[in-house]
Amino acid sequence: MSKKVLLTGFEPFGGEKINPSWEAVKQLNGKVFDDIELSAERIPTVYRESIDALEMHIEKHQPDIVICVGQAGGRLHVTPEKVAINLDEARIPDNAGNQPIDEKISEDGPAAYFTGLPIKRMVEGMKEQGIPASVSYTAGTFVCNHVFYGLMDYIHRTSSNIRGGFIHIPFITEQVVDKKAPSLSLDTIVKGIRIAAVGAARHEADVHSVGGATH
Ligand code: PCA
Repeated sequence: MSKKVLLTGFEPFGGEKINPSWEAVKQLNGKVFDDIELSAERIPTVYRESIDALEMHIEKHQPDIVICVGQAGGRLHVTPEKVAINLDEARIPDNAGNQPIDEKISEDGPAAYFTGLPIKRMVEGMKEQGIPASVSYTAGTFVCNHVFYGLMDYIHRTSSNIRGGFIHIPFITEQVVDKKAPSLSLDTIVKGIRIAAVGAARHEADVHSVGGATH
């Protein structure tokens, strides 16, 4: 049976001219790999509005899988996230000037949701193809965690069969010419997201392999 994967990327934020998450997922828009169809949408880097936009795109595309992608400048790897937490806490304002302090995303929602995607398998798939990848156990408290929590809460509230998750990516090389920060090429990131998305569509169950982080 064919499967539809909806990918989302964000608007640039924090003074950057581009957001590599959108630059990467837009290259995968409309691509088909065997029976897996990928589409991509851009969402605002704004608390609340981002979740409203995501829900609208889910209703339009009716996907089997949703993978939101965001920039995590400073990271070394392509990092599928394990957990979304019920907390908005912004070190910098979002693109509409919102800067929440210690606010819940959902008043009556659980403290956290785990991803519905086989993230260890996605990481192994990427590493086999030469992409630096690892599982992350924190998506932060800015708009990316907010959207990831909103996605998992939507799936939960609507008792949907959609499987959802989030991938953070590093800066791309062009963004770091004037910074001392790690980066990957856009091509490497596109390939990593493609491998992760196709792997998530093909496999529901995760692999049972050693993981975790000591800090
Ligand atoms: N990264 C931010 C929000 C948008 C993005 O691409 C984050 O990690 O929260």
